[in-house]
Amino acid sequence: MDFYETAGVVPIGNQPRTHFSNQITADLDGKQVVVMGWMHILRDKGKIKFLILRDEHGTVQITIPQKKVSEEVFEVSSQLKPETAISVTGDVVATTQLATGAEIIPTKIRIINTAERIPIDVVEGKVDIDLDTRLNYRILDLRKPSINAIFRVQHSLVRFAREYLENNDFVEIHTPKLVAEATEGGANLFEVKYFERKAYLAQSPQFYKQLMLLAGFGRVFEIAPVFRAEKHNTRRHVNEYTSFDCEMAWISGVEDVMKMEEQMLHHAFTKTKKHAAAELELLEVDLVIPKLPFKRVKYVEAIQLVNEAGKDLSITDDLDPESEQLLGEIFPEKFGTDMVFITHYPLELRPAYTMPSLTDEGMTESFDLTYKGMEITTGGQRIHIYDLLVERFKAKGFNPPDFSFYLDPFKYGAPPHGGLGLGVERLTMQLLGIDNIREATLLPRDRDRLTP
Ligand code: AMO
Repeated sequence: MDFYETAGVVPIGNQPRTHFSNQITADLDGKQVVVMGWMHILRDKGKIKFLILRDEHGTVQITIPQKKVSEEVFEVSSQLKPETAISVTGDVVATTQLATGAEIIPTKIRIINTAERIPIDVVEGKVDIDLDTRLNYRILDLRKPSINAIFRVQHSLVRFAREYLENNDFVEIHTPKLVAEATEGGANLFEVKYFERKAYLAQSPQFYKQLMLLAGFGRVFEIAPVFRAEKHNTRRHVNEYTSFDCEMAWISGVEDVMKMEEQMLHHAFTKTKKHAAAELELLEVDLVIPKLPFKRVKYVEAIQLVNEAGKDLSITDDLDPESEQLLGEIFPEKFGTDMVFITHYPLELRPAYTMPSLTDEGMTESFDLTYKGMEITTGGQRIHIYDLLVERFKAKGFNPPDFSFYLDPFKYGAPPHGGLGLGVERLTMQLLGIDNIREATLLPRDRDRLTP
């Protein structure tokens, strides 16, 4: 207690919070409420002050007329600096002056914790600060309602995608992130010292999610961090991202995986539009739910389309970001949608575990899902036949014995299976029309950034 007193603040005391800011409506007229949050804005008009309190659900106006409140309340309100943590007890008064229909006239204002002068603004519409500075102060930056809303939308997308999977017999798994071998090729692997040996940070749960199907789980998913040592800073890459991985057994082909993904996303979009309506409105995003089924286009055709638009790509060239962006313009014009599966990628462009196509020679039973001109998912059918898998590993230049922990279980009746990896930050950025992936990453890790 002494400590609190010397710091000039009081502990919360015995009056618990009764309402969030967005619950203060005209219906509560005359009721006593307790709200808690931060001092967002204080407009001092002399004999009357308007205090805007911000909490996790928005803001509420506390109106402080000198004539109607105690001397102590009026005095405390004068001391409030931006971002001071406060608790306000007061009476709700209905008013037509405010869009929310109600304000609070305080009977008590407690300073729960003081705030130093903040280095960046958290009030909407104030001067824009460059992203790097904002990320340096990310914890404060996230207090800004429109920044906070990005991650509430992200939460909603993940929540309802997970809901879909749980309703469809998928089991959530947790696989190691310290691994012995690369799953997606060696180019962007982080190496770590693992006692006397070398280990790597997982680029993907790829091998383990497949192995869990061989372990008898029919369908699995994992939502977890993965690591990519991307050497260059780009607007679409971070070095640690959240990978939303699914894998399903007993499929009849890659089409089963695409069907699952389109239904999962359709469910997540539809529910997010409803449950995150306030956040979407704040962010001025009109969430268009792509129609089912999503359009499918073969890789060969996608290459043709970008070439017709002036590029000069061959069939074994990867679609570079510029081509993806071009397709982002072409697809809506040609097919009336910005959510398109590109299928049947060439063998050269896909990892060793990808099932070669039986219908399209030299191609694979794989896909990418592109959304508004950016790849958000990679997926496909996997090889479940041991001899073919070993052959493909050799063809890619790997030494099969190094991968025996992965390859050997395929000798014992592996089921046909397939799955996908969806980048949570990419999905969020594309859905919200955000230009830089760092904005859709809670605490981004890039070439230059390891804190906060
Ligand atoms: P891939 O390597 O294509 O496939 O990654 C899958 C998805 O992850 C996202 N992504 C990234 N997001 C942010 N920063 C990065 N550096 C980054 N790299 C990739 C993208 C991409 O579509 N094992 C396969 C998936 C599978 O087949 O199941 C894989 O990891 O959204």
